[in-house]
Amino acid sequence: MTGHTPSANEKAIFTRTKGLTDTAFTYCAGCMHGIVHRLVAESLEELDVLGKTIGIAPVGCSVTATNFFNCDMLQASHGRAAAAATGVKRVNPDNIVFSYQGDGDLAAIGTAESVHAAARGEHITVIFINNAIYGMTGGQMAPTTMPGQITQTSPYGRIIAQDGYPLRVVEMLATLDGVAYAERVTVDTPKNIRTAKRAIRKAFEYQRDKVGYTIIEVLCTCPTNWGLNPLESADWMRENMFPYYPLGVYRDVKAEGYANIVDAAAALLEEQTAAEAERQAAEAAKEAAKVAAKGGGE
Ligand SMILES: Cc1ncc(C[n+]2csc(CCOP(=O)(O)OP(=O)(O)O)c2C)c(N)n1
Ligand code: SF4
Ligand SMILES: [Mg+2]
Repeated sequence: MTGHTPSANEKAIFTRTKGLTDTAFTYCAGCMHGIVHRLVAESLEELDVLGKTIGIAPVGCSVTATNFFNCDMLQASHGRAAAAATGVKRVNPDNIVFSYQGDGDLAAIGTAESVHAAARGEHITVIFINNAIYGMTGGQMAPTTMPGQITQTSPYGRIIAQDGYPLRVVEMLATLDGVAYAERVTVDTPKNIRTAKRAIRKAFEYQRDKVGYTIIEVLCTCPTNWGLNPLESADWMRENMFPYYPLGVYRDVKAEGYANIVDAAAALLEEQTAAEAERQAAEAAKEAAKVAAKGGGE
């Protein structure tokens, strides 16, 4: 590893994580992919799982993630990362497997793979980079593009009546029984970066402990395709994306008191079965009362 080695009277207060290779990032200035890479890499290093981790890179700007993460990496075709991660995890159940996917990759061409991997409760961790645009291909509209947002394919702004509403991915996936942990974070300030780091690390801990499928959505900027400088981009994200995509935890089965998705799903079914029995009993009582009233009037 390159860099300055502290002498006896110097103290290192920050070192590059072993989870990243020495290769310099090729992302644009102000792009948040690099910050998220570091958080993923630091989490894997802290959990001491770098030697048994397999990352799945998507097609998108982070197609180059294979150069940066210091663990085994695999390249999946556009949208197929969750399916590739499923296969890798199923043959190596004790390894840590994550996919790292953009919004075009996960929420457009890869929607089916993503939804079904979550529904099956695959023991993988998905790092979902939502920058509201197709970055790599030059800034086309994505399913997560904001209403009114100008892109190369929505020059008059995203028109809801024509293009539909943006997808709220973690909210949608959090409704599925297979999901153990779903949180939306961002990395625009030191405080938010710390929250994002905690979330990413926790997702890997849940995977290690076989709790269930985990997904962390990270709201990110794409200054290049948004046509803004890095600071303006962060402001634009806070103003436009935060209200539509609220930060926070959408599902955490352990915080809800369950050991894993199996226990959580069983408890939900029990609750729903009891509620249905109550509904049927109330309906039967109503019917009986109706019959009795009819009988009384004759
Ligand atoms: C099957 C297939 N369809 C389309 C493409 C073109 N393509 C490459 S990257 C991309 C979108 C990337 O956007 P996103 O996933 O949001 O990642 P970002 O670059 O924004 O990080 C598309 C459509 C492709 N490579 N393969
Ligand atoms: S095009 Fe956008 S997402 Fe891609 S590296 Fe540049 S800023 Fe990042
Ligand atoms: Mg994108």
